[in-house]
Amino acid sequence: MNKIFDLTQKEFARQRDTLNLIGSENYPSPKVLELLGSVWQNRYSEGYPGKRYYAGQVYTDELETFVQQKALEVFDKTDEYGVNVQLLSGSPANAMVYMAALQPGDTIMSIKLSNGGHLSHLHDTSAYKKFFNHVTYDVKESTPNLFEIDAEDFKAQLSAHKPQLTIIGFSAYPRAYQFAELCRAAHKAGSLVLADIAHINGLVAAGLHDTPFQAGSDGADYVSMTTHKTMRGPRAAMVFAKKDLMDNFNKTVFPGTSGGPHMHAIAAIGQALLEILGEEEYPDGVDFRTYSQNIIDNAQALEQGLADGGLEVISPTQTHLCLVKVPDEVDSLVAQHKLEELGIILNRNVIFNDPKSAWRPSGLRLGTAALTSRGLNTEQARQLGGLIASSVLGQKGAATAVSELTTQLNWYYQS
Ligand code: DSN
Repeated sequence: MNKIFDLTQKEFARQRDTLNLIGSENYPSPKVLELLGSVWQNRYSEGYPGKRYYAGQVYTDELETFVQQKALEVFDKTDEYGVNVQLLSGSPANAMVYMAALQPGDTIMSIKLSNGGHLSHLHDTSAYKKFFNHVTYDVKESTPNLFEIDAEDFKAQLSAHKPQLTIIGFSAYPRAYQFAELCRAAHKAGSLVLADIAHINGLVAAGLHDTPFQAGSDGADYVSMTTHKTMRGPRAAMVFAKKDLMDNFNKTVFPGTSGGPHMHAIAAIGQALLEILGEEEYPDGVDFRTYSQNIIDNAQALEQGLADGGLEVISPTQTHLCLVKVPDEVDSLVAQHKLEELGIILNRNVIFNDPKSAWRPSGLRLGTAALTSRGLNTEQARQLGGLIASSVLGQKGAATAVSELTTQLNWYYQS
């Protein structure tokens, strides 16, 4: 066996034999993985259905049209949006929106990176700052450790800076939130709105989180999403736009910035959409809405276990994500390594108004989408929270319990 296949087998076993709490990861169905390794990957299909540059597109056209229809069926109940399913990943998807919607020198407003935002929403380190200005809105601590979007600050920043594009979307924000009030305020201030629902799109699809797909001024102009987090599909992305913006957006993707779409990813997105719609089953046979509710229930049970074990919860979860603070004397990087040695995989994370650096921040971020795909139940989630807390707080003896819990979970892939 060569080095690459050897490493692949090792990674297969590592994933099977550990507990994955990375908030942005998941385990798609074996059919999604099969399509990612299928003959679709051999194609070049520059263009869009009905207008391609290379021959041999009869089935790619049918596939892409079908996946577009299913995407709109899952997300858009207003009949106001179109969709592009050719985006390669979340950050490039957001960049396409900037290129389509903005002119050099325009201003983008997004939540502070340190308070739950995402790197691709500009911020100090972003290469896109060469082209666009950046301003931020913030969260407010309403009661101790409960941080939520500060709608008043949002409106004040809109009127102070008059951004051309406002981004509503988060990477480390455990609360549910409403889109209409924020969209209306941004539109009133003359701004377009990009809702980045990469983390919560599965919950939105299941009807368990408010939706940015709304009619008129209440809805986002653009909605970007990755397809592999709570949506449980392949590593890829989609961008929806209001119909009058769609043509310009499509041209920005091709020929504006991109070559051939990844047809294997588009096929795999289609499979995930069929599973959401109930036209295909994930191997456990659980329907997508129940699965999504289980994600949220597990996050709340995990959080309870973490709190009972002595860790401080930051903004009690209403989604798939939990944020907890580690005690000041604990190094979160060391805690993350210790948990990995036990077989628990998660990431250290800044918490709201964190005085520490992003490399050694004060918190841990945990997500339950991946383990819920493996059949985790609330009792196991609560137990897992306790095991994590005891490891972070320096207590010994969790190793056997972690390995027993791992063997109780499902694993649907063949090596
Ligand atoms: N890295 C992903 C996350 O963890 O949110 C998004 O890029």
